[in-house]
Amino acid sequence: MKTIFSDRHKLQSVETEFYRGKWVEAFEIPRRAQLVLDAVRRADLGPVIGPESFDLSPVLAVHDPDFVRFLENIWADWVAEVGAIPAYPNIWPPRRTRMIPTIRPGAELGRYAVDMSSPILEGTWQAARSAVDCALTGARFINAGEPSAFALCRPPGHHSGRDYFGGYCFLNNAAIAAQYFRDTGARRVAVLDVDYHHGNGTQDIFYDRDDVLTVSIHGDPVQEYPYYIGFADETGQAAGQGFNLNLPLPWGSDFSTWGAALDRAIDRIAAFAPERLVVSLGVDAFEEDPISHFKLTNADFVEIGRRIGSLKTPSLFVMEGGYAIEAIGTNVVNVLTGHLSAQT
Ligand code: FKS
Ligand code: ZN
Repeated sequence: MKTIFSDRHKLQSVETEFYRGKWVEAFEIPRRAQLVLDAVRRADLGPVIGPESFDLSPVLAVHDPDFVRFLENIWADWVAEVGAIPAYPNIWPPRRTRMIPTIRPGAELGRYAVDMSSPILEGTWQAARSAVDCALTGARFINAGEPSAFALCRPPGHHSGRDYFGGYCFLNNAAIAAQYFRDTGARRVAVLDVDYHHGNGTQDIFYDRDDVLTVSIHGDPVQEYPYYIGFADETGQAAGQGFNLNLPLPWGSDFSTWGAALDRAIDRIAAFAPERLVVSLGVDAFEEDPISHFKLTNADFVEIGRRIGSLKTPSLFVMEGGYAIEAIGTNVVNVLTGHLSAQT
């Protein structure tokens, strides 16, 4: 299996994040990607390849043009007004606000950000673009006949919606790849999100569509980020009714529960019969993850890969979360080798 990786992920790098009223050591750090890369190399998973450069059209097929323009320009606007320090929102539009155009960088930040976990830095746009390029390059390999590929994306993407960013995410790498599959001939595409957190951005992007099935297994939003979305009764709307499946699970869930949810997810995906599968691969459901509350073991991740492989659908794995630094590489490689073992 090929891994697609870009060094430019390092351009998104912060030491601290704002958590429960305090600045604490950041969880989403460049070392995460490096450790996954090291583990991929050690496991001899296959070649590691740099991404091709894509133009903005696959991004604009998923995200609002105003939002994309904002991400591209906000750093320069912020520096001109505030200086070269990380750009954080500190105001948000209240409900029933007329979303008239904004000019000042602070107003723009609050307009598009959903939280404070994703500061805009000098290299944010480049880093986010490089992650998209990794996902799209992986999609190309799949289109060329590979049964699977691993886009080692960073920053992650699944919390980024049509016109919003947050949760460490800027552009929705998995959704952009799924749409790219549609635009290059796949009639039906499924996105399976196994990250501990609900893939709210991906759900948002495809919510009214029946050509992209979105399925997410995650911490119950009653207890867990992103709190306001990710409930089981969100099943899609208009043509998309029945094409979004949320499988929220309570804190403390282990593989007896999680694996049963995975089986439901896989049954739904099999019934949909997609021509391509995108897996939002976070490994923060791991028992030792510092910000999560599921109880999956190293070995469970092998089984996850194996069961996904039973679908026999060309599959693009897109890196999302996972914060147990010492285990992130093992857990990711376990999913991928589990998947490979089911390919034969
Ligand atoms: C912990 C508080 C929660 C936001 C959590 C974001 C989770 C991000 C993720 C992604 F895959 F996007 F990276 N803060 N400090 O794991 O879902
Ligand atoms: Zn997560």
